[in-house]
Amino acid sequence: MAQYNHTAIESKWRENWEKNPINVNDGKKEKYYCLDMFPYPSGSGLHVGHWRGYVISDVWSRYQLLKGKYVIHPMGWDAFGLPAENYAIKMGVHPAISTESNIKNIKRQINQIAALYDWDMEVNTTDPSFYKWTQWIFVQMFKKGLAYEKEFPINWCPSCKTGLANEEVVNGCCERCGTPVTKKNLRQWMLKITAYADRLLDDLNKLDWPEKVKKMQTDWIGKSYGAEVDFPVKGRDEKITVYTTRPDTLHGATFMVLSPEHKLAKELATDETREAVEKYIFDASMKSNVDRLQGKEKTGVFTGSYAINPLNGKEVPIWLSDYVLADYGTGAIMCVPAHDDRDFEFAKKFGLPIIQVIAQDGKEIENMTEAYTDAKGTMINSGEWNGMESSVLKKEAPHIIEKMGIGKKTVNYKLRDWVFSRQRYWGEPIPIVHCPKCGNVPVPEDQLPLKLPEVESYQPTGTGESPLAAIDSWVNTTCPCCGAPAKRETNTMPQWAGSSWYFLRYVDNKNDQELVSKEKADKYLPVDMYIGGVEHAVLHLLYSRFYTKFLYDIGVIDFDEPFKKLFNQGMITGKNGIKMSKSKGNVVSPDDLVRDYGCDALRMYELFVGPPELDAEWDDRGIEGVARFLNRFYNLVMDSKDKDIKETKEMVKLRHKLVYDIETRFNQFSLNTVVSGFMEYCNKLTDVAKKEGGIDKETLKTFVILLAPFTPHLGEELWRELGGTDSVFHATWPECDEEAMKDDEIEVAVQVNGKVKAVIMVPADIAKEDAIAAGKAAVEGKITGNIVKEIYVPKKIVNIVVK
Ligand code: ANZ
Ligand code: ZN
Repeated sequence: MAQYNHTAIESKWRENWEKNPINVNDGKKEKYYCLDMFPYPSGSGLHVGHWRGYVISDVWSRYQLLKGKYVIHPMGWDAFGLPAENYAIKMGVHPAISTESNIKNIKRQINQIAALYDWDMEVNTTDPSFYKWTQWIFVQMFKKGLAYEKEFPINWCPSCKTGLANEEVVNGCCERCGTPVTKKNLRQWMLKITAYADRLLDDLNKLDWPEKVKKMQTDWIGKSYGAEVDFPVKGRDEKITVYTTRPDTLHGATFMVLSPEHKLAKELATDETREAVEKYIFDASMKSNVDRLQGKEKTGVFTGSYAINPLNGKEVPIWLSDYVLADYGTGAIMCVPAHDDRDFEFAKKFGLPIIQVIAQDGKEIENMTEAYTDAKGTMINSGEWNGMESSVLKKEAPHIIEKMGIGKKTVNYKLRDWVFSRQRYWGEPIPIVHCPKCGNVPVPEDQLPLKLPEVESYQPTGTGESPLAAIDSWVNTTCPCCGAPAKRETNTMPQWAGSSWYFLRYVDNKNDQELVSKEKADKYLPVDMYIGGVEHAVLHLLYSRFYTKFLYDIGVIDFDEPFKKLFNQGMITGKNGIKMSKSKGNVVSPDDLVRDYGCDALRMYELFVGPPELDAEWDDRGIEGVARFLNRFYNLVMDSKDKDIKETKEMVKLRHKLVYDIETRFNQFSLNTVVSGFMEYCNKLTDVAKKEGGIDKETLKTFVILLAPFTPHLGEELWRELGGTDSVFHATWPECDEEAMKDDEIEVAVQVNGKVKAVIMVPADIAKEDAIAAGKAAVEGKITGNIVKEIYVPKKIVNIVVK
């Protein structure tokens, strides 16, 4: 028996591909851009979990290559950010140096995967020739009024000592370190992503993305339709405007709640309530967002003032509570406890009236124990609106309110502008100069990149100033506009700045005149398939859509969505589903597995562990099964290749079925069942080979082509053994002939009075009479009595009923 020596085979073909590249752009082929989410070059390197996404994208890329495309499959480094900076603080190594050595190491590890990466296209977000364009985009946004400065209370991580974007706050905690986030009043640079809210929402329809991710973005943008209604304050000139999505329930508004930050909160207090109100406002300001959001019990305080329900003139008490957010809608709400959970809970706690205005199953509920939040039905207790259907009224109420002059129709979004400045060192400097005369002036484009200066101390100051502020020689400059002494902006950009547009740069990474040339952008962009984890659904995947739309608007590119198709791979976990990490000590390194079983076996096993979109638990032992299969297949080919076996009908049928099954599963992205399919067919062919002395070349070659994207080295080796003179990746992807695949003989059971007496083989398309005749012949002699009925269930059963 031949011996499958993975080490020799793999190193041989790697060398060969190095000399004779297989993915060549001849300018005629159709392009296919298959992109990985580029990694952060951390110091700990790659484990088997990291391999999974890269293997998935490589298998997909090689499949496209075999379909005759020129595949753009680049790789690069998302290298600004806190870990490198924290390492610098701890070890005293400049982040640029540790980043460079990490990149070197990870690149070596990535090369173990044998992916098709085109390293000529490599990008690194911390390279000045790259971040020149990150800064250039910022300047263009500034010129269009989309980058602006604002002082307001932002999310602040006390541990990372920097401001955060809303998207970086998860359940009230810092996305990176898990510390509860507080508020800090700071001068910020903001990007007006809200100006793109509608397009970001509407264009989701164009995308072939997982529904789950589209829903997360939809919810994050959070567009809602409703009305703003003005409630006059009793005894004062002022009005309080509330935002409601349910103006149809206006008759049920029995009280009103303002956020403690509302501008009238203090003023509405009376002599009796002032002390309690001020204490409540102070306490709320000390609470972290987590406490406010997750606080189990509703808290609140009565202001002592009343507002007038503008529809029916009834007085409603005005309360303060921190369940009303300051920065959503108008920061004030009308409360309809009968139909809203939070309002119901609040009303119960503070003994406020509850008036049902929508009948449930045609009835008014006697003792409400919970809010009727489904809120569909006939209006009750609603004056002139009684008897209307709530679903109809919900749509009409905004117009009615507008006509009455008590409010207006509105649309609201949850999406907020993007807090874009960080008070840290290791990021792109924001290219703005503050001039006492001219105001904010962008650094002229011919002076970009504005390079990050060397500093002695990377330590975040915690004061809200970045470490750059301490370098006088850098801070002090002259105004590009009037030449007067001026100061540089010292904040840096967030981690997400470079990754919002890097995919555009790969195809023209050496261009120092343009971000990307029109010609190359038209030819190679956008991305056809994007592969990466789901954790960036409302961060990177939203930001890059925003950047792409902006660059489309200013004419840099001709498309307004970056990623046509998205695939989110599941995570590989350690035992019991625990995330692999150094600190948990459950990291499995690919090195030993590659040495013992080969790169091909590990690639295949990465896919075999489970459906690629789901998390999967790693078990080292599983790779042995895959290695055994590769061995078996290797032997099948090596035993048959010189025997000149003539194809039999059975071989031809198996060959077409194989093509059909593999291709179908491939297109459903069911890569684990593609692998099990290979195993099944290898077994079937091995059985046939035992009968026939071997397998014909055409069938073996077909199998090898299908297998090659998964196990490129073995694929190449066996292709050449079967007589291939050029690379297997230049072969033609096989096509399946559905006719040839059909079973021509089928099994039919013959029953007498419902009991199986025989099984016969008949042509698949046999006529009823012939099937019955064949069935009767098979059970001749087993029949006693008279035949009263003959039944043929096509392709399954002949039943003969006797008496
Ligand atoms: C009356 C009402 C009756 C409401 C009812 C809901 C149900 P979305 O869909 O998220 O936009 N709301 C408005 N501003 C708020 C704020 N700053 N903080 C907390 N809650 C606020 O939800 C809008 C609804 O959330 C609004 O409609 C308002 O309560 C509340 F049966 O008004 B509703
Ligand atoms: Zn100036």
